[in-house]
Amino acid sequence: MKKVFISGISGQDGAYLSKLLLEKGYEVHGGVRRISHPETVRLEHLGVLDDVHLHDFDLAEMAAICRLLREGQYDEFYNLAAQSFVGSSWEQPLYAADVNGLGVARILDAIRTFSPQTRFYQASTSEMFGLVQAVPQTETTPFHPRSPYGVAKVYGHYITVNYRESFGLHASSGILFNHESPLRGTEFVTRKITRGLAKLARGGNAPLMLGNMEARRDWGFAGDYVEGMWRMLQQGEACDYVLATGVTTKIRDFVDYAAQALGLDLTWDGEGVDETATDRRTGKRIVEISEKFFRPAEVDLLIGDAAKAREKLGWQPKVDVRALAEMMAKSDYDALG
Ligand code: NDP
Ligand code: GDR
Repeated sequence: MKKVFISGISGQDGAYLSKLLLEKGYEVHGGVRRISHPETVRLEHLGVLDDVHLHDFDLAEMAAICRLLREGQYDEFYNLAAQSFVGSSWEQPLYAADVNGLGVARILDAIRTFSPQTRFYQASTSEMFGLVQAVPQTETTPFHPRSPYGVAKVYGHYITVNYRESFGLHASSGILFNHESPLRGTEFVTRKITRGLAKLARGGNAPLMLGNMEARRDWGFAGDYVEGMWRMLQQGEACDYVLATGVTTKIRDFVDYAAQALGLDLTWDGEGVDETATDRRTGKRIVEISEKFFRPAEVDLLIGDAAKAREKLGWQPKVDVRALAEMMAKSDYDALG
């Protein structure tokens, strides 16, 4: 039986990856932060909480990471832990650098020293591309990150490449475009939209407050993306891969898809901060814009080309953006019933 460690096991991807690896017969271990109220609701939601082994884990704590690797001798290590909300990274840039950047070096160095046979996956991101230079973005598109989050992730990416090249570690970096699910954190725009619209569809009156409606994202389903992570670590040679759907969608269109799934019929009016959406049938105000949700620097357009993953890993996404919006909207609607 293969033994795996997942950092960030309590997060969206950690929950889906745990389920996948348990189904594949792995012994699954994972790291959770020592906080007053453990956040294991996603693992519980997928029915896997009792089947995984949880360990205290923080990316800031080098000695504990060394002990974990020395004692665990894992076959595979997926580093999914991060300060993952881009918006917060301007408020906590040093924390983002420490956890999302140096944290990766801590794990890699512990693997190199205590468990060099462990295969390593780094959760890199399309946020590393940042300022649009070429589309669609591939493994060779230059990086120009636009947030402290993205800057730290570029370090995490290159230190992974460097430890592979320097010490021969089986270390792969997955450059994943946005992927969502009903288990997505509620501060991210897709889940904020589906939860907000579900409340309005259930009779609520508070309009959904959003920021930049012009940004475009390449959105896939998290369940599909964790399969790609696993496939990367099954290859004879470690490498870097983009995972994406190849379709990009404006925030406004995602709102429309989710609204349609909930029987809301939106009409849009105004521009920029004056833009609004109203339900044609009831006249109820559904969306308003607030400057509060705009970012100091924006990533305007993400669209990925996953040809390499398709060819070498046989990976492809199964859920398109409309089906994703519908899945999330219905889940939020049902949860309010
Ligand atoms: P989540 O925010 O759902 O999960 C992040 C996880 O990291 C949580 O388990 C969190 O623990 C943990 N964590 C945060 N800080 C620390 C720390 N200092 N030490 C240890 N653990 C910590 O993110 P996702 O599941 O969506 O994303 C997984 C990874 O993939 C992240 O690294 C993210 O940056 C990256 N990524 C995500 C994409 C996406 O679209 N979802 C796209 C590309 C990359 P806690 O529960 O205690 O907060
Ligand atoms: P992102 O996701 O920054 O792409 O990072 P998020 O859903 O936060 O933002 C996507 C886009 O929507 C715009 N936006 C809003 N965003 C939020 N959160 N709230 C709003 O009200 C709002 N209105 C408009 C944003 O400006 C942005 O353009 C996610 C995370 O999972 C990262 O960890 C991961 O690396 C990347 O995806 C790929």
